[in-house]
Amino acid sequence: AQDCQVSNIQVMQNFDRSRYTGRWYAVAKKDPVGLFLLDNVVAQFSVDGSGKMTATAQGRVIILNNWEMCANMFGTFEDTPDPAKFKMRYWGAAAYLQSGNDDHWVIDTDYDNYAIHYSCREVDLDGTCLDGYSFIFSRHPTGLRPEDQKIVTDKKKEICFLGKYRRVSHTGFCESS
Ligand code: DAO
Repeated sequence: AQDCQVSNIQVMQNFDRSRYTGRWYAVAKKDPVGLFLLDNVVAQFSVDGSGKMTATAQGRVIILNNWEMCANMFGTFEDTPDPAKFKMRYWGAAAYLQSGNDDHWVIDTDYDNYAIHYSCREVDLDGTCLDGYSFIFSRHPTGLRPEDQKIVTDKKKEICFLGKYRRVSHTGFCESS
């Protein structure tokens, strides 16, 4: 059942933030308008002493039209009544990097292999998403396991982003800079 209404999108049931902690490799991404993180995207989630979720992320970006660099980003997450839906405030280690406040929803995860993230930045008048982005994360830098691919494809369809993803490559760019 997918009517593409943002308000009807199903998220992870009983999301457990502590099992979500640690390193996740972005293996695919649906870009928003004015994309920022290009590839080599790795996110590291943590839960602090008071139970709040935080994250750091790295990724290759191009700033000022032509300058390629590895961006170091930070995010803090505000809880909402749904345990899988957060508000994420994010900013960069350098002032010229992007910052903002986005929805951050966990659509599905098995915690050990794959995760599907979703963020709609702008909801259209008809209730569908006009501008959004999504990361497919894997615990494995090599990509998704074959047995997780169908689950991920089904979820891409449910969030109405099927066919809008590109592969995110990992070339080691952010390990050397
Ligand atoms: O890459 O086009 C884009 C949008 C992504 C913006 C968010 C980047 C910063 C995330 C930091 C915390 C990690 C999940």
